[in-house]
Amino acid sequence: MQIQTIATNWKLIRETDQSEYTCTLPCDNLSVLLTAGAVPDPYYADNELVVQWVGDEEWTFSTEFELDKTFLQKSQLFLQLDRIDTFSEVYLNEVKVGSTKNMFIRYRFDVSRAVRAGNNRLRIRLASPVQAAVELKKQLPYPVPHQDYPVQAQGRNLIRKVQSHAGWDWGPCLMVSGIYEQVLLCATPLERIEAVHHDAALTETKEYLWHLKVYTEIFSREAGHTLLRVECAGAVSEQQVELRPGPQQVISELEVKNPQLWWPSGYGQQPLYELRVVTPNDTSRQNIGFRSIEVLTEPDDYGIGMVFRINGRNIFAKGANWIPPDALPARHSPKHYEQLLESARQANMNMIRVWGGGQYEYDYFYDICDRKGLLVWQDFMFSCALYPSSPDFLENVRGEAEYQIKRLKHHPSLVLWCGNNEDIGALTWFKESRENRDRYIIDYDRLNEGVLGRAVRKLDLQRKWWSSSPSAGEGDYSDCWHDDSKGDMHYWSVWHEGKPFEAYYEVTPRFCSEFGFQSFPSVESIRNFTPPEQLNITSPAMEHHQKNERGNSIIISTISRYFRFPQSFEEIIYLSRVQQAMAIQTAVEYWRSRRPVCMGMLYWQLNDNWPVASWSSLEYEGAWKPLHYSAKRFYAPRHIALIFNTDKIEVHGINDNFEALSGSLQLDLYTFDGKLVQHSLETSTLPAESSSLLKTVAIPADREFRATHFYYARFTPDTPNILPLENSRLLMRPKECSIHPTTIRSEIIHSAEGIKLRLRSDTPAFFVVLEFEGLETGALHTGPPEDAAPVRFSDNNFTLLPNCEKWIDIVVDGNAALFEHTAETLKQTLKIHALRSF
Ligand code: BMA
Repeated sequence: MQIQTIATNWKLIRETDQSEYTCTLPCDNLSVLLTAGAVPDPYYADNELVVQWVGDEEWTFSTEFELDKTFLQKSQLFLQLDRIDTFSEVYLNEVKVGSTKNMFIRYRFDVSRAVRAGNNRLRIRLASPVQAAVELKKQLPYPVPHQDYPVQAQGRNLIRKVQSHAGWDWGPCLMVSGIYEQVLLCATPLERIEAVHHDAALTETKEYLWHLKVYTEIFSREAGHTLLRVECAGAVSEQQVELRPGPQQVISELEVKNPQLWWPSGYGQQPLYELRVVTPNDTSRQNIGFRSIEVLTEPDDYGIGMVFRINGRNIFAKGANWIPPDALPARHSPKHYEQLLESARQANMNMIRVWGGGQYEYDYFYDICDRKGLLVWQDFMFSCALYPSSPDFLENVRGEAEYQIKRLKHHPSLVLWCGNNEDIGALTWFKESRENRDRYIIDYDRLNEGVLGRAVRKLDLQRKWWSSSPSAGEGDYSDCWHDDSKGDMHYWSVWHEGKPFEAYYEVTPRFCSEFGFQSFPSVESIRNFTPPEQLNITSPAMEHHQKNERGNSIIISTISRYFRFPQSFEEIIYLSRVQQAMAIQTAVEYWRSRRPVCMGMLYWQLNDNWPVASWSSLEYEGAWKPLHYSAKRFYAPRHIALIFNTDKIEVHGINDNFEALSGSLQLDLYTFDGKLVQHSLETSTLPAESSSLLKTVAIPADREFRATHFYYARFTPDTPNILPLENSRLLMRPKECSIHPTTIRSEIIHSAEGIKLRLRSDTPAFFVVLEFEGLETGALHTGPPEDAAPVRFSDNNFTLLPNCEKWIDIVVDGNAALFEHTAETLKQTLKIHALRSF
């Protein structure tokens, strides 16, 4: 296949006044205008409102390119658009060659009638997505409502575009249009490969024979012959194929002997093997992994569990929900995705849920997950809405689902196809669907089981089809926000319903695919979008960067329930972040201690798509919030959890690994002035793949006792190269504890191994949070987040015991400039926060 990338000479034309802007693909219209200085930064203050007109208008991407005449001698000439958003008409030399209406489908248009040797002009005219949705809404025979957020484009559920482009409770409404992967002009003398997908089964366990059934979809314009060769891990299959005009599928079978198994992160390696399909005129290359996957959702004593079993072992899933990492698609890049997913891996996550209000991700997202061992729970892109079931809509979605399944199926990281996000719940959210439930359930079922479920069952024999998140299981439409007994749960009672953190102890989800607590972004990040005179959480700029209607009041009221009231802006920001970590840690530690009843959890949400107050653990610019540092500890494969419930602390030893760990368990009782009043040390073992109660300590009811003491636990493994596990526990809400004033002394040391920080405190210090402020290398950064290189610490948001030295590495990946700062400058910009007692 001859391929020419049409990347240069592009211009974007505004149809209303024919103004022109030069651009390079891939890009979106808003990013082009931003680069040209034609619109203000939509992420600053409330500029989002000022740029709304962009989504209301029509835009044309146009270019001219030269073509060699050898191209024209080929039997097939086609234009390939992998990701075009959304409604367009495509003209080559003023001949219309095709149109698009779904950003989740790859389009290949025959251009043989239009293309010519020498100069060619390609023009792609994009209709307004806002107007397209309004038009479709007018044609509906009855209302099909969706959830509304503060700035909202109407009718987003009627168009096949990233649903959160229309606004969300953490994201701006930016109804961009654009072309998000390179435009390709392709020529082949005969056949082309449309798709390659395969099923793999372990057929014989003595020699570990894997049977690969490879489906190659070929398209030819003419009759003829071709030779199809399929290779993987040394196994080869070759066959002559008789081509007929049009599409056809060829099946090849191979036996691969004894490949190494692919495991999720924390459980083993991620070896990948190339699956190569070659014809004389086209080649497909995919990296595949050998592993079995079962998702067990059988009835048991507690209801219906949800367990991901890989290579015959039950995996405890730990992770977070993923949203598109930028509201401006032009800023998506492999480098940025790599940074975010590496942060997930470093926080000991092994699963990411690609949430249904975003997008089927780029190939590079899944490649990174394959390499890092991050399992992918893949939603289909439907969220928080009812959807139409007109034949047109269903047919459009059928094409989308089949295309995406074939595109993504070879990734070993992909473990589940899920129909949507919260659309079962949505059946109860709107007056229309409450009053006419049957009508909307039928519509739901036509799309969900009728199109999506059917596509999965037809095309992916390996993977489970799960109708929705949350869902209690097939055909069950019950409330998975409050019933923890079946399937996956979204537990939102602490955030949205205002229950205390202890309410996490009232449920044991079988699998919790969403639970979350908001915080503000760092002061550095806030400065990026807020004018200096508005550094106040009720200022217009900061309220605009809070998209959950009650968000700021929930944060503030929770601070007042748990902490002494903050005295400065910085302290509000700090406490909001500490309490977010506390909330999620409470849930995770308890639910992990309930293994095997609970077998997984994904908090809401990993990342942000602009700088905003949200539930994320990573800031838009990539910096780790205190929650992310805590996640690194509470998601570690081995962990000591201190569960304090009413009158006792239970010490749970959690071990996801395949081997038991023996060591000694130390449990110390301290007073806040730093005196050790009780010490115990005993040998102990964390049994493999389980959670076990190691010890229970009764806590006196006496308020005075509880207000003046805390527990510290440490498990020191017998194996010298495994680091000790630590945890600590207050016995009352922090505001009720008489924590002593603390002075933390710090020293920064440059050495050959890197920059280190030494900390020491005279009295116990809690929620010690380190950050650099005002360093250009910090989160302070405007422009694409991939260029930001936030500083990380090897540990953060921890308890510092008195008179113990704590050494921290300052991690500067991709940020060599940090080394150039003297220890003195670093020290001046280092901020050390800890809980205050007055
Ligand atoms: C959920 C998600 C999102 C939303 C979040 C916070 O249930 O699925 O739609 O952003 O809660 O409200």
